[in-house]
Amino acid sequence: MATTLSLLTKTRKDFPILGRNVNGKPLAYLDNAATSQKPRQVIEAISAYYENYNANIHRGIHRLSEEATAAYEEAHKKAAGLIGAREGEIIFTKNTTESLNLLAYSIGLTLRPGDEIVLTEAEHHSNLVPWQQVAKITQSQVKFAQVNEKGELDMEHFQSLVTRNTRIVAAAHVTNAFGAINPVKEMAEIAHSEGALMVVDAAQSVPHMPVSASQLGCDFIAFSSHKMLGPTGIGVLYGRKSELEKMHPFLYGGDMIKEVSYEETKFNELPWKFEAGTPNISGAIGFGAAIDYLCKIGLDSVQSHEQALTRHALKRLAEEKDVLVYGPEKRAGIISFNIGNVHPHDAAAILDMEGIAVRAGHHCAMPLMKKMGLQGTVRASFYLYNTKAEIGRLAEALEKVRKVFK
Ligand code: C6P
Repeated sequence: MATTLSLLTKTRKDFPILGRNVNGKPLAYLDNAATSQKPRQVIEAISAYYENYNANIHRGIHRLSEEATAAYEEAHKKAAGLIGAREGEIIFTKNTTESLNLLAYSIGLTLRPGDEIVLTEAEHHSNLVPWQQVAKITQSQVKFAQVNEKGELDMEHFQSLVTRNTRIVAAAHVTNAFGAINPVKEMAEIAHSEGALMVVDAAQSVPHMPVSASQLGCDFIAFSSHKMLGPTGIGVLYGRKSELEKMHPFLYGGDMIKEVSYEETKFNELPWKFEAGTPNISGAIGFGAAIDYLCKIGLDSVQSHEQALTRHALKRLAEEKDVLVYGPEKRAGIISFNIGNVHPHDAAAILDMEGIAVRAGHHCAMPLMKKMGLQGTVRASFYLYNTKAEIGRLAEALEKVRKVFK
């Protein structure tokens, strides 16, 4: 494990921002579940596009447009390679939220009264609100599979909710508030046995572990570039080709068409049918560079590095007085906790004074926090460039938090 740790912490030199100070202290960036930092390779790929071949795609018959088109399409291939998808199965969106909304608008609006959508109680608002609103419009019903006090899904309850009425099951692969890992492969099998579609919100898994669309066996996977070393404003919706072919576009306009008359429109082939208008070209190119970077390191190495850090952090936090850690034993690199009765925002503000960036609050999972009886938590989340020394600094700073509020 020491080898993995040293291999990955060596990557720190690629991240210019990690060299800065915050409040006079070296930055310890432990807010990776919110967004990750970007390596020089990604920043340079974006600059290279604007400096050398900035042009619109799929339109111009000129050299710059051809180069931009090739790079944009190559980014789709890289994203497909990352999760073992086929050509045409990768749609670029703005982010995970837009990917899930695309599904809600396209498939969700075909639901009828009596149809059911099954979610879990631990969903991020992005995988809850779109379905809740679609259910209101279509008079279908949303059901929530229970999680226990550690944030782990109750599979028996989940199974009891999935019936012949279920049309869609949607769940996070890794939950962002507590880091629980859902058995999405088994969930997909249960969904399919009742004829329902399986949607996986992989915003917190694809950046941190090997994910294979075929091994998960689900129909749709959503994730964001900005959480995996890439730029903001670009995300992915993977869809099983046979399902995407049946679906209606979500946005209409340029580039998503094959032929238009005043009366009729023939839609473009996959994936362009779902990518209306000028897309985020520089974002896609930067995202492609981020995927190259992650693949060179290997997502299995990223995962074992984060697991080592998480084990270390859990042990270290257990030694701290008054620190209550939430979430299951088996978890991703996300640790939610509170310090006595200190408000999470106050704790995060003191950590910031020490140069430590964490997230505090409800983590866009308000119903889950309410169910757990929490006003919020402090959340530390790790990535490939984090070190044990940063975890040591977090633990020491928590001691200060405790003393300030004693
Ligand atoms: N969670 C967090 O701090 P976007 O914002 O569209 O890229 O991702 C939305 C999203 C969807 N699902 C899960 C499981 C997520 O964690 C997130 C983003 C961030 O936890 C920002 S709220």
